[in-house]
Amino acid sequence: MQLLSQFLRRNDTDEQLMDLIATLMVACKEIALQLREGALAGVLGTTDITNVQGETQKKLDVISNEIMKTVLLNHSLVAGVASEEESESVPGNPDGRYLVVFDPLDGSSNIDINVSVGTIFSILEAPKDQDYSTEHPYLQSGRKQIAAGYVLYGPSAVLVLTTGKGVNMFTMSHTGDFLLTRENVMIPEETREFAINMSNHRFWEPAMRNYVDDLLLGADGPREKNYNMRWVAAMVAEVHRVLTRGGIFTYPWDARSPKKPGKLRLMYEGNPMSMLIEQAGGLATNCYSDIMDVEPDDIHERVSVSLGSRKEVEALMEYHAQVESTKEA
Ligand code: AFP
Repeated sequence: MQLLSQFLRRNDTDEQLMDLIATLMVACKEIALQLREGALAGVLGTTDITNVQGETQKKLDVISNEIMKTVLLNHSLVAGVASEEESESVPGNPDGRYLVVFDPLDGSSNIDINVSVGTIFSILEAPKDQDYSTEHPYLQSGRKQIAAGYVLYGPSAVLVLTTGKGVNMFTMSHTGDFLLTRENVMIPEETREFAINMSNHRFWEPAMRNYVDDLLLGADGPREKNYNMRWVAAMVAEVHRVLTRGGIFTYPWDARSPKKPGKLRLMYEGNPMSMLIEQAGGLATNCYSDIMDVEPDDIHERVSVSLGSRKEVEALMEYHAQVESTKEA
C-alpha cells in the first residue's frame, strides 16, 4: 500500500504543494479524532452562534474551523484562508504561496445523528503583493484551482484528491496514515441513480421539474429506464457516491430564495467538487454553464449545482435548453 506522500512524489507533485497537502491532512486527522469521540468528548449539539450563512453553528463546525485555521495559518506556505464559517478571509504569511478555501465540516446537520460529514478544500495560488485579509485575491474561478479534495468521515475516513492529474482515493489507517486505495477514478458515463431533495419539488424551475418527473416515470417514461434515488444531506457523501459508482447529484435554484442561484457555495463546495468530477470524466454545471467557469464576485456566493455521470448531466442540460428555446420562440 502506498502512502499519500509516496504517491504524490511518484507523480512528480510540486514539493511545496505536497507539503501543504500533508499539512491539510494533519488538520483532517484531528477533525476525524474529534468526530470519533463524539458525545464522549461533549462536542455534539449546537452553539448559540449564527454564522455568515445565517445558520446556527454546530459545536463541531466551530471546532473543525478552528483546527483548519490554526494548522494552516501556522504554515509559512499559506498566505491566507477563507472558510464557510468565517465572514471574512483570514490572512497568514504575506509571502505565502497558496490560498486555501474550505468548508471545515460539510453536512453538519448529520453530526448529531451520526451520519457522514466531510471537510472540503480548494487550493489556489496566492496572487503576489495582495492584502489577503480582503476577499479580492481569493476571487478566482474554479479553473484556477491547482488542487482540490475532501476528506469524508464515514465508516472510514477517506481523502479524495486531485492535483490536476486525475482523481485518487486514500483511506486513513488506524495509525493516521492515508494509504492509496483507489487510483485514477473514472465516473461511469451513464447512471440509474439520482440525488435531489424532493421536498423542494414545487419550488424548482419548470425544466428541473420536467427532468425529475421523467426520471420518476422510469422505464414507461421518455428516459426508458428505472432510476433509484439517494439523499444523504451531505454533499461530500453524495459526491463520493458519484465518484465511486456514478450518478447525478443536484441542488438547483429554487423559489424559496429566488435571489440566490442555489443553496451550495461556489468557492468551497461547487468549485472543488467540480474539479474532482471533471478530472474523473464527469460534468459539473449550473444547468447553463460549467461551474468552474463562473467568475466569483463574493467569497460566499452560492451556485446551482448539478454534477456527475456525463450523459445524465447532458440530459438534464437538454431539458433546460428546451425550456430556454420555447421562451425565445
Ligand atoms: P449543512 O452543512 O448545514 O448540513 O448543509 C449541508 C449542505 O450544504 C450540503 O452538504 C447538502 O447537500 C445540502 O446542504 C443539504 O441541504 P438540505 O438540508 O436542504 O437537504
